[in-house]
Amino acid sequence: MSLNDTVSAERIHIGFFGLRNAGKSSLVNKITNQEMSLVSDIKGTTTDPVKKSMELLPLGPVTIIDTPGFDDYGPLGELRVKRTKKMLNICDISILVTENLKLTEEEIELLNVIKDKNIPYLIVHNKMDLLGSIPNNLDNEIYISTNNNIGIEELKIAIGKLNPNKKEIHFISDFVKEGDTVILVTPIDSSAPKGRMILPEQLAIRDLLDKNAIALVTQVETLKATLDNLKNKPVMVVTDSQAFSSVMKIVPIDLPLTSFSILMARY
Ligand SMILES: Nc1nc2c(ncn2[C@@H]2O[C@H](COP(=O)(O)OP(=O)(O)OP(=O)(O)O)[C@@H](O)[C@H]2O)c(=O)[nH]1
Ligand SMILES: [Mg+2]
Repeated sequence: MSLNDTVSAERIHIGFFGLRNAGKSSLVNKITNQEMSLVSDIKGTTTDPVKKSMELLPLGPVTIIDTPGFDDYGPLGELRVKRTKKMLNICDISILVTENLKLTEEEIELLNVIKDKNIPYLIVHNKMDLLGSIPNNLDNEIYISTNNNIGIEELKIAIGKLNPNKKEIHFISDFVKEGDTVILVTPIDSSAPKGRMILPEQLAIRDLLDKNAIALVTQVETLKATLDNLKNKPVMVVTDSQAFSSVMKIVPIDLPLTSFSILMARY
Protein backbone atom coordinates (compact mmCIF):
# COMPACT_ATOMS: atom_id res chain seq x y z
CA MET A 1 0.00 0.00 0.00
CA SER A 2 1.47 3.36 -0.96
CA LEU A 3 1.57 6.33 1.38
CA ASN A 4 -1.23 8.09 -0.48
CA ASP A 5 -3.64 5.18 -0.65
CA THR A 6 -6.94 5.70 1.11
CA VAL A 7 -7.74 2.80 3.40
CA SER A 8 -11.00 1.03 2.61
CA ALA A 9 -12.68 2.27 5.79
CA GLU A 10 -12.32 5.88 4.66
CA ARG A 11 -13.79 5.34 1.21
CA ILE A 12 -17.46 5.81 0.46
CA HIS A 13 -18.85 2.48 -0.73
CA ILE A 14 -21.44 2.72 -3.51
CA GLY A 15 -23.31 -0.52 -4.30
CA PHE A 16 -25.22 -1.17 -7.53
CA PHE A 17 -28.13 -3.53 -6.91
CA GLY A 18 -30.97 -4.86 -9.06
CA LEU A 19 -32.39 -7.83 -10.88
CA ARG A 20 -30.32 -9.88 -13.33
CA ASN A 21 -29.80 -8.25 -16.73
CA ALA A 22 -30.87 -4.77 -15.54
CA GLY A 23 -27.51 -3.49 -16.78
CA LYS A 24 -25.70 -3.09 -13.44
CA SER A 25 -22.35 -4.27 -14.78
CA SER A 26 -22.69 -2.20 -17.96
CA LEU A 27 -23.40 0.88 -15.87
CA VAL A 28 -20.58 0.24 -13.40
CA ASN A 29 -18.16 -0.19 -16.31
CA LYS A 30 -19.38 3.10 -17.77
CA ILE A 31 -19.03 4.99 -14.48
CA THR A 32 -15.57 3.63 -13.69
CA ASN A 33 -14.56 3.90 -17.34
CA GLN A 34 -13.15 0.39 -17.10
CA GLU A 35 -14.26 -3.06 -18.15
CA MET A 36 -14.20 -4.27 -14.57
CA SER A 37 -17.26 -6.51 -14.87
CA LEU A 38 -18.33 -8.96 -17.53
CA VAL A 39 -21.45 -7.93 -19.44
CA SER A 40 -23.75 -10.27 -21.34
CA ASP A 41 -27.40 -10.74 -22.17
CA ILE A 42 -27.36 -14.01 -20.22
CA LYS A 43 -29.03 -13.56 -16.86
CA GLY A 44 -26.74 -14.12 -13.91
CA THR A 45 -23.47 -13.05 -15.55
CA THR A 46 -22.18 -11.50 -12.32
CA THR A 47 -22.04 -14.16 -9.62
CA ASP A 48 -19.91 -12.43 -6.97
CA PRO A 49 -19.56 -8.78 -5.98
CA VAL A 50 -16.86 -6.92 -7.94
CA LYS A 51 -15.19 -3.88 -6.35
CA LYS A 52 -13.33 -1.01 -7.94
CA SER A 53 -11.83 2.06 -6.31
CA MET A 54 -12.01 5.43 -8.00
CA GLU A 55 -12.31 9.16 -7.36
CA LEU A 56 -15.86 10.47 -7.70
CA LEU A 57 -16.19 14.18 -7.10
CA PRO A 58 -17.42 15.80 -4.91
CA LEU A 59 -17.45 12.65 -2.75
CA GLY A 60 -13.73 11.91 -3.16
CA PRO A 61 -12.34 8.38 -2.97
CA VAL A 62 -15.10 5.82 -3.44
CA THR A 63 -15.38 2.06 -3.92
CA ILE A 64 -17.88 1.01 -6.56
CA ILE A 65 -19.44 -2.42 -6.00
CA ASP A 66 -21.17 -4.36 -8.76
CA THR A 67 -23.41 -7.06 -7.30
CA PRO A 68 -25.04 -10.24 -8.61
CA GLY A 69 -28.73 -9.94 -9.57
CA PHE A 70 -31.10 -9.88 -6.61
CA ASP A 71 -33.09 -12.68 -8.30
CA ASP A 72 -29.99 -14.86 -8.63
CA TYR A 73 -30.21 -16.54 -5.26
CA GLY A 74 -32.90 -19.02 -6.21
CA PRO A 75 -36.43 -19.10 -4.96
CA LEU A 76 -35.25 -18.92 -1.34
CA GLY A 77 -36.35 -15.38 -0.63
CA GLU A 78 -34.76 -15.40 2.77
CA LEU A 79 -31.29 -16.26 1.46
CA ARG A 80 -31.61 -13.62 -1.24
CA VAL A 81 -32.48 -10.93 1.27
CA LYS A 82 -29.76 -12.13 3.66
CA ARG A 83 -27.01 -11.94 1.03
CA THR A 84 -28.15 -8.54 -0.15
CA LYS A 85 -28.30 -7.23 3.41
CA LYS A 86 -24.73 -8.41 3.94
CA MET A 87 -23.58 -6.42 0.91
CA LEU A 88 -25.69 -3.43 1.91
CA ASN A 89 -23.98 -3.44 5.30
CA ILE A 90 -20.78 -2.21 3.69
CA CYS A 91 -22.53 0.35 1.45
CA ASP A 92 -22.86 4.04 2.27
CA ILE A 93 -24.90 4.69 -0.87
CA SER A 94 -26.97 2.22 -2.91
CA ILE A 95 -28.14 2.46 -6.49
CA LEU A 96 -31.12 0.36 -7.55
CA VAL A 97 -30.76 -0.35 -11.27
CA THR A 98 -33.90 -1.40 -13.12
CA GLU A 99 -34.78 -1.88 -16.77
CA ASN A 100 -38.43 -1.15 -15.99
CA LEU A 101 -40.41 2.06 -15.81
CA LYS A 102 -42.45 0.66 -12.93
CA LEU A 103 -40.68 -1.42 -10.28
CA THR A 104 -41.64 -5.10 -10.12
CA GLU A 105 -42.58 -6.82 -6.87
CA GLU A 106 -39.04 -8.19 -6.46
CA GLU A 107 -37.56 -4.76 -7.04
CA ILE A 108 -39.88 -3.25 -4.46
CA GLU A 109 -38.75 -5.98 -2.03
CA LEU A 110 -35.14 -4.96 -2.72
CA LEU A 111 -35.96 -1.27 -2.32
CA ASN A 112 -37.57 -2.01 1.03
CA VAL A 113 -34.42 -3.76 2.22
CA ILE A 114 -32.43 -0.65 1.24
CA LYS A 115 -34.94 1.66 2.94
CA ASP A 116 -34.96 -0.49 6.10
CA LYS A 117 -31.21 0.03 6.37
CA ASN A 118 -31.62 3.78 5.97
CA ILE A 119 -29.05 3.87 3.17
CA PRO A 120 -29.32 6.87 0.84
CA TYR A 121 -30.38 5.54 -2.58
CA LEU A 122 -31.25 6.40 -6.15
CA ILE A 123 -33.49 4.42 -8.50
CA VAL A 124 -31.88 4.28 -11.93
CA HIS A 125 -34.12 3.31 -14.84
CA ASN A 126 -31.72 1.91 -17.44
CA LYS A 127 -32.21 0.93 -21.11
CA MET A 128 -34.46 3.94 -21.72
CA ASP A 129 -33.23 3.89 -25.35
CA LEU A 130 -35.72 1.07 -25.81
CA LEU A 131 -38.51 3.57 -25.13
CA GLY A 132 -39.64 6.18 -27.63
CA SER A 133 -38.56 9.01 -25.33
CA ILE A 134 -36.66 9.36 -22.10
CA PRO A 135 -38.74 10.59 -19.11
CA ASN A 136 -37.62 13.55 -17.01
CA ASN A 137 -35.66 12.74 -13.87
CA LEU A 138 -37.45 12.89 -10.53
CA ASP A 139 -35.95 13.60 -7.11
CA ASN A 140 -34.39 10.19 -6.60
CA GLU A 141 -35.26 8.52 -9.91
CA ILE A 142 -32.95 8.93 -12.88
CA TYR A 143 -33.65 7.75 -16.42
CA ILE A 144 -30.61 6.64 -18.42
CA SER A 145 -29.33 4.56 -21.28
CA THR A 146 -25.95 3.07 -20.51
CA ASN A 147 -25.40 1.76 -24.01
CA ASN A 148 -26.28 5.12 -25.61
CA ASN A 149 -24.44 7.14 -22.97
CA ILE A 150 -27.53 9.10 -21.94
CA GLY A 151 -27.92 10.42 -18.39
CA ILE A 152 -24.61 9.07 -17.06
CA GLU A 153 -23.19 12.47 -16.12
CA GLU A 154 -26.52 13.46 -14.52
CA LEU A 155 -26.40 10.22 -12.53
CA LYS A 156 -22.87 10.93 -11.30
CA ILE A 157 -23.96 14.40 -10.20
CA ALA A 158 -27.01 12.96 -8.41
CA ILE A 159 -24.82 10.40 -6.61
CA GLY A 160 -22.53 13.25 -5.54
CA LYS A 161 -25.49 15.06 -4.01
CA LEU A 162 -26.45 12.12 -1.79
CA ASN A 163 -25.43 12.33 1.80
CA PRO A 164 -23.56 9.10 2.42
CA ASN A 165 -24.25 7.15 5.57
CA LYS A 166 -20.62 7.24 6.52
CA LYS A 167 -19.98 6.84 10.20
CA GLU A 168 -16.93 8.70 11.37
CA ILE A 169 -14.32 6.06 11.97
CA HIS A 170 -11.46 6.82 14.31
CA PHE A 171 -8.20 4.96 14.42
CA ILE A 172 -7.46 5.72 18.07
CA SER A 173 -8.78 9.19 18.94
CA ASP A 174 -12.09 7.92 20.36
CA PHE A 175 -10.04 6.63 23.32
CA VAL A 176 -8.40 9.95 24.12
CA LYS A 177 -9.22 13.56 25.01
CA GLU A 178 -7.58 16.75 23.79
CA GLY A 179 -4.20 17.17 25.51
CA ASP A 180 -3.85 13.47 26.46
CA THR A 181 -0.53 11.78 25.80
CA VAL A 182 -0.31 8.43 24.00
CA ILE A 183 2.97 6.55 23.68
CA LEU A 184 3.57 4.72 20.42
CA VAL A 185 6.22 2.00 20.59
CA THR A 186 7.64 1.25 17.20
CA PRO A 187 10.56 -1.11 16.91
CA ILE A 188 13.03 -0.14 14.21
CA ASP A 189 14.19 -3.55 13.07
CA SER A 190 14.60 -5.48 9.86
CA SER A 191 10.80 -5.79 9.42
CA ALA A 192 10.26 -2.01 9.38
CA PRO A 193 10.44 -0.36 5.95
CA LYS A 194 13.70 1.55 5.66
CA GLY A 195 13.26 5.30 6.11
CA ARG A 196 9.50 5.04 6.61
CA MET A 197 6.83 4.41 9.21
CA ILE A 198 4.26 1.69 8.67
CA LEU A 199 0.68 2.71 7.82
CA PRO A 200 -0.92 2.03 11.27
CA GLU A 201 1.68 4.30 12.86
CA GLN A 202 0.96 7.06 10.37
CA LEU A 203 -2.77 6.67 11.00
CA ALA A 204 -2.28 6.79 14.79
CA ILE A 205 -0.07 9.89 14.71
CA ARG A 206 -2.36 11.80 12.33
CA ASP A 207 -5.51 10.85 14.25
CA LEU A 208 -3.99 11.87 17.60
CA LEU A 209 -2.79 15.19 16.17
CA ASP A 210 -6.25 15.86 14.68
CA LYS A 211 -7.63 15.41 18.20
CA ASN A 212 -4.98 17.80 19.60
CA ALA A 213 -3.60 14.94 21.67
CA ILE A 214 0.12 14.30 22.09
CA ALA A 215 1.71 11.41 20.20
CA LEU A 216 5.03 10.34 21.69
CA VAL A 217 6.93 7.96 19.47
CA THR A 218 9.60 5.78 21.03
CA GLN A 219 11.26 2.37 20.74
CA VAL A 220 11.21 -0.61 23.09
CA GLU A 221 14.73 0.22 24.31
CA THR A 222 13.79 3.82 25.14
CA LEU A 223 10.29 3.13 26.47
CA LYS A 224 11.28 3.02 30.14
CA ALA A 225 13.18 6.31 29.86
CA THR A 226 10.21 7.86 28.02
CA LEU A 227 7.82 6.80 30.79
CA ASP A 228 10.20 7.94 33.55
CA ASN A 229 10.68 11.36 31.94
CA LEU A 230 6.99 12.16 31.61
CA LYS A 231 5.54 14.66 34.07
CA ASN A 232 1.95 13.71 33.26
CA LYS A 233 0.90 10.09 32.98
CA PRO A 234 0.08 8.94 29.45
CA VAL A 235 -3.43 7.54 28.87
CA MET A 236 -2.37 4.64 26.69
CA VAL A 237 0.55 2.78 25.15
CA VAL A 238 0.30 1.32 21.65
CA THR A 239 2.96 -1.10 20.54
CA ASP A 240 3.90 -3.09 17.51
CA SER A 241 2.46 -6.54 18.28
CA GLN A 242 5.82 -8.27 17.85
CA ALA A 243 7.20 -6.33 20.79
CA PHE A 244 4.07 -6.85 22.90
CA SER A 245 5.58 -9.17 25.52
CA SER A 246 8.68 -7.01 26.07
CA VAL A 247 6.58 -3.85 26.24
CA MET A 248 4.14 -5.46 28.68
CA LYS A 249 6.99 -5.98 31.15
CA ILE A 250 7.86 -2.26 31.06
CA VAL A 251 4.39 -0.66 31.05
CA PRO A 252 2.81 -0.29 34.54
CA ILE A 253 -0.14 -2.60 35.08
CA ASP A 254 -2.65 0.27 35.40
CA LEU A 255 -1.68 1.84 32.07
CA PRO A 256 -3.83 0.61 29.14
CA LEU A 257 -1.77 -1.18 26.49
CA THR A 258 -2.82 -2.24 23.02
CA SER A 259 -1.21 -2.96 19.66
CA PHE A 260 -1.33 -1.32 16.24
CA SER A 261 -2.75 -4.56 14.80
CA ILE A 262 -5.68 -4.49 17.21
CA LEU A 263 -6.43 -0.86 16.34
CA MET A 264 -6.10 -1.70 12.64
CA ALA A 265 -8.47 -4.65 12.98
CA ARG A 266 -11.30 -2.50 14.33
CA TYR A 267 -10.66 0.25 11.75
N1 LIG B 1 -30.73 -1.54 -24.95
C1 LIG B 1 -29.93 -1.46 -23.89
N2 LIG B 1 -29.33 -2.57 -23.42
C2 LIG B 1 -28.52 -2.45 -22.34
C3 LIG B 1 -28.28 -1.20 -21.72
N3 LIG B 1 -27.45 -1.41 -20.66
C4 LIG B 1 -27.16 -2.73 -20.65
N4 LIG B 1 -27.79 -3.36 -21.68
C5 LIG B 1 -27.71 -4.79 -22.04
O1 LIG B 1 -28.32 -5.57 -21.02
C6 LIG B 1 -27.68 -6.84 -20.93
C7 LIG B 1 -27.33 -7.13 -19.50
O2 LIG B 1 -26.32 -6.23 -19.08
P1 LIG B 1 -25.41 -6.49 -17.80
O3 LIG B 1 -24.66 -5.22 -17.58
O4 LIG B 1 -24.64 -7.74 -17.94
O5 LIG B 1 -26.55 -6.67 -16.71
P2 LIG B 1 -26.38 -7.04 -15.15
O6 LIG B 1 -27.43 -6.29 -14.42
O7 LIG B 1 -24.99 -6.83 -14.71
O8 LIG B 1 -26.76 -8.58 -15.16
P3 LIG B 1 -26.32 -9.76 -14.13
O9 LIG B 1 -24.84 -9.72 -13.95
O10 LIG B 1 -26.80 -10.99 -14.83
O11 LIG B 1 -27.07 -9.53 -12.85
C8 LIG B 1 -26.47 -6.78 -21.86
O12 LIG B 1 -26.80 -7.42 -23.06
C9 LIG B 1 -26.27 -5.28 -22.07
O13 LIG B 1 -25.67 -4.96 -23.31
C10 LIG B 1 -28.93 -0.04 -22.27
O14 LIG B 1 -28.78 1.09 -21.79
N5 LIG B 1 -29.73 -0.24 -23.33
MG1 LIG C 1 -23.61 -8.13 -13.93
